Amino acid sequence: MGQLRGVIWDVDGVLAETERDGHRVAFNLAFEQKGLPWRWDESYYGALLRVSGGRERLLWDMARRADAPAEPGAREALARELHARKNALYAEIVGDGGVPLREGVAALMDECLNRDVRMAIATTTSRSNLDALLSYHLGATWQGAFAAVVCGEDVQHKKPDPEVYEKALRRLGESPLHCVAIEDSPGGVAAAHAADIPVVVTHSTYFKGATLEDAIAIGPGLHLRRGWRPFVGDRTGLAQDSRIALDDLQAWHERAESISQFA
Ligand code: XBP
Repeated sequence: MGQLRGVIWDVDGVLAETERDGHRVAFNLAFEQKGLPWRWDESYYGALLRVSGGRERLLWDMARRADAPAEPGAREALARELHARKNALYAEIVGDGGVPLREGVAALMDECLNRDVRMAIATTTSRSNLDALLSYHLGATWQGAFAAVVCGEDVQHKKPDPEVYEKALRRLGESPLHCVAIEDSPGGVAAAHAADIPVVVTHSTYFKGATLEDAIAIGPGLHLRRGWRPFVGDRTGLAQDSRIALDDLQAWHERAESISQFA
């Protein structure tokens, strides 16, 4: 694999805990505004996350509801309307500071920028949602920090399909083996893996218990060195209760390379 040249970020669950306190809340507000009695509680929303894409998630749920429109065209139209409304509400929640970045994310991004490790975003969320989140946290010029940004509108097939990662790689102009993807969900890990990109997993609220076999490292979040597999040593001089550094990503990347040579 060699030198680590690119870090490819997933968004929902990795940059921020957007799902429980952002998208889910916005979906429920959209239902309320439309006069629908539907509400997605935290636990049911966790089950719904098996479906990638907010509009697709709505359609999946409607297919199981007796009170949803029976006619496919009407159901599709309602899903589009609710999804657009949800995204506008999500932007308001995020724009009010309702969804903080996860700890350790901004520091690792700064390190990438300072050390010329190029960054990309590979998400199947809508571009407007990403823009709302990163404009709030990184400022209006956030796109300048990323060499490639691929969103839900840019792909035919959402995760776990590898298309979003393949596009990000093409735009980065890098080989997958010189990159690391940071993911939280089984679908995201499968997508990156299918694109041959080594994956680091940061557990998120909804996917804490998920079995994620294909990761080169897996841990509680970028904010903490304790609790990662493989173990994160003190090579960087950082204490166990401090954050994951770019050198840790590089070390996992090298370790995975040496293991794959003997596999
Ligand atoms: C996240 C998703 C999205 C978000 C909601 O995927 O599946 O559907 O939950 O966003 P990823 P939209 O892991 O690729 O970030 O409503 O815009 O789909």
